Amino acid sequence: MSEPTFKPILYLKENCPFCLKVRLFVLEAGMMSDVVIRDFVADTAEESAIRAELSPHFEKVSFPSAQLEPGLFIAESDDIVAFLATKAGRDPAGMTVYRNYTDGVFTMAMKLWKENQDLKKSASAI
Ligand SMILES: N[C@@H](CCC(=O)N[C@@H](CS)C(=O)NCC(=O)O)C(=O)O
Repeated sequence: MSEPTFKPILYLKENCPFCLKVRLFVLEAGMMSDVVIRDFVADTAEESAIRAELSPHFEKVSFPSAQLEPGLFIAESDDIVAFLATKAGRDPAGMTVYRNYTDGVFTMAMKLWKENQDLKKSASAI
């Protein structure tokens, strides 16, 4: 039986680009009071506690993670946004700040990360 007072719990790591995607969606959709945000900084006792809390629910813990409904754990930023968007009746494609981030800085960061990986790979093969 689902609890009527349950709010989705979002586990967000500071400075994580995928977590910022979820955070921007929540802010722009005006959903801050509809979710519980568990923020943490990398390499802190809080991170260890959150990892211990999440590890029974995932093969590998990653961030963002969320408990969207009681017992329903998800760890994929796009799936978390899609769930929250449906709940709020919002279309992320029509949200200016969210779209600016995902199509701009986020896409560029992913491209640079991949280029960096490829460069490291070819450098180590020399
Ligand atoms: N495809 C995932 C990627 C998430 C991801 O790679 N997150 C990084 C943090 S920026 C992570 O969890 N790394 C492993 C870790 O922190 O243990 C998503 O979109 O949610």
